[in-house]
Amino acid sequence: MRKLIALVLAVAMMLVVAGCGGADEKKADGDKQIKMGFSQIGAESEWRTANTESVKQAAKDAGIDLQFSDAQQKQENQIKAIRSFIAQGVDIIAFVPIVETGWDTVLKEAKDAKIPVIIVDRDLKVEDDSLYVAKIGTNMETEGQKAFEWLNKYVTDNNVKPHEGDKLNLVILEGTVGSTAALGRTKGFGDGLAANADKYNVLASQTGEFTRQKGQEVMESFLKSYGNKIDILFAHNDDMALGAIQAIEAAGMKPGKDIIILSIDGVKGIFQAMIEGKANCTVECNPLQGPLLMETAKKVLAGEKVDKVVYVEEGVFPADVAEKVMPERKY
Ligand code: GYE
Repeated sequence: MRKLIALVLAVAMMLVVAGCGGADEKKADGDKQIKMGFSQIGAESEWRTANTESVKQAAKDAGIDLQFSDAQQKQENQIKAIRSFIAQGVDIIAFVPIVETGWDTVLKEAKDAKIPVIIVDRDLKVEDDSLYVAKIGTNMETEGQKAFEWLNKYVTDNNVKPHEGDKLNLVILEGTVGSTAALGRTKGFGDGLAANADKYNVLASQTGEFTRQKGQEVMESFLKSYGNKIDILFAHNDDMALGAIQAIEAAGMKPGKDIIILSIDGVKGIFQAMIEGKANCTVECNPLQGPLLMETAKKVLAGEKVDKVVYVEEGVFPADVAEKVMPERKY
């Protein structure tokens, strides 16, 4: 009897082992779940939260196992995360470069480990473009240009006059120093300013690190230095504009009226502010990049050719359309 039980057990074990082997073989055939390591920069803005949610949801929908890592605004944490993804042997790595430079070494390590890398949202500069397979994001320089075009048309159409002197005085809240989002928007908007130097004067331009808190603090200091002189605020993102709105109100001025406010992203918070008459325009920057990322990752791993750079489409929303558009906003 005991022998019989032992035999049954042995056969059962063999079946289990064979079963496992079978599953493994199937995995090796390409049916195994894709494992993606994703390094996000943090949670500095409403935009970033939407971007993170989009990536997580799209991974779920695509059946991809997402290893998500939050770098808390530090490039060194991103580099550590990428190294740990390499050590884990993930199938593919995706990340949002917080700044443009400083990635060559770690991306070379990924390449040596034969792990493809996809760049998301912000751009980077590396000596060798083969260090990544694709970039998915938005054109930040175009966003800056669109912001300037809207402003220039608005002040012309409404015959906006400076509070003081003969030029319109601007203050600028810049994004994270060294990030594509700040560099591109500075360039796009700055080209417009340079071509219209007879009309505009930049009083001050300083980073507000893409956060509401810092936007508010820096705007407070701008108001202390320049007070009523400020005609226009351009913020590299909506969150900093929202922080600045609080500072302007606290100083007893009317945001959106005493100071024209324009920013980039198109998050719900700024739509609400526009409906309340406290902001004047937002240029859209689309954070919903998850589905395209997952689709691209699958293609890359299946050996299909993908576009090296894909920019997602974006619009411009002045305050007068805010109420109508708000219900359709997805982030
Ligand atoms: O505009 C800002 C965020 O990189 C485009 O980063 C992104 C920017 C976005 O924190 O809100």
